[in-house]
Amino acid sequence: MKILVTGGAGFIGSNFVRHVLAESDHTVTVLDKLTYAGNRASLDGLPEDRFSFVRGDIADADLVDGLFSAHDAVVHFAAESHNDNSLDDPRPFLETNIIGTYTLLEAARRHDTRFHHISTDEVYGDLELDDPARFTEQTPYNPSSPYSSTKAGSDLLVRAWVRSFGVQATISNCSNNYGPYQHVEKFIPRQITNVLRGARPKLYGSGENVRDWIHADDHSSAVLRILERGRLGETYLIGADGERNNKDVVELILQGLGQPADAYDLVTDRPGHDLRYAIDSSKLRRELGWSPRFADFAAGLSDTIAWYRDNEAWWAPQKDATEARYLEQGQ
Ligand code: NAD
Ligand code: TDX
Repeated sequence: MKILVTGGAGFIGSNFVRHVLAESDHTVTVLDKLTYAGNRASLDGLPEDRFSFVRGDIADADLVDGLFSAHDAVVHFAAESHNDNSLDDPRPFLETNIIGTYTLLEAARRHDTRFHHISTDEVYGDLELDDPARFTEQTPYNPSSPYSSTKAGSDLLVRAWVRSFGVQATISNCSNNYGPYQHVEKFIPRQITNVLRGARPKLYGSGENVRDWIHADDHSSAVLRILERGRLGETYLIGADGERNNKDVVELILQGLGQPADAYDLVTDRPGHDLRYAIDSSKLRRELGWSPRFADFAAGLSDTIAWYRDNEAWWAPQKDATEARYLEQGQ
């Protein structure tokens, strides 16, 4: 297949591109606007005969139309992806996550293109800490933030385009990803790079909020499996049974970098901060035979710490501006 990957210069998109080129015979074109979150260097060194890059906006209908006519399938990662930014200025989230997705769906309809939409478990809202339940494909949508509500809106657009226009689409909702090449605004890279710079990790609120961590490599393998073998019109939840509270994660990072486990600061909580996410991925495992490779979060985190230690040139250009923005927000 010739696959068009939107948002392929971002954290998970670039991981997926590397995965596809290593594990299949498909060719890849990336369409990416290179916002503050996109980094062309995350795609350095890929084979030129199977990979090309186009800088552009997914909301540019003419550009998108030409690209869809030249590809067999589209995997749609491009998004404004950071909750804290969405609380500061929601507009880019509406433009990219809603209008951008709509623009792609219209092109998929015109060209009858296989379309896979990447989404998040945050569309389901949050769970109590002691709730035995986890999210399933049947959980009602209940998003909390401008980010998650625009992701929920984009999922619903995909479902409507499947039902009303017969678009050949699938959707996946994944839990929190970690691994190399993640922007330093996000929780794990922020804390690792803080410690590497001699600053203290910053925990929002009490640090008791729980996230369900999955290595980005496992997200990529699941997406490729769904693209190749998923049933059209279906939604698949992706998760690796990786629930941890934020305090535990910070303690592991401090330990991994040889610091005392309590060398962190508690800072102002995120408004509307979701308490807990937890994914039941049994449909994906049962129907498509997928399983995660990174069963051990502590080992995956340790590799990730080593990557940030060894790749300061990749993250240093964004670090000061990111921390200046957090300082303004009191975080
Ligand atoms: P990211 O912010 O690292 O990357 C987003 C990429 O999209 C960037 O390269 C950016 O330049 C590009 N982009 C943004 N607006 C664009 C536009 N209008 N046109 C073209 N390109 C544009 O995000 P990420 O963490 O890699 O997330 C990728 C996708 O996965 C998103 O859809 C996100 O909602 C979803 N997701 C993320 C996580 C997570 O833990 N990070 C978990 C589940 C789902
Ligand atoms: O400095 C911090 N301190 C802190 O305690 C930051 C940046 C975050 N946090 C907390 C907030 C969350 O409970 O850590 C947790 C993770 O925060 P983020 O990395 O901002 O991720 P989250 O809001 O959970 O959303 C992520 O997972 C789902 C991605 O950013 C989304 O794109 C994805 O949809």
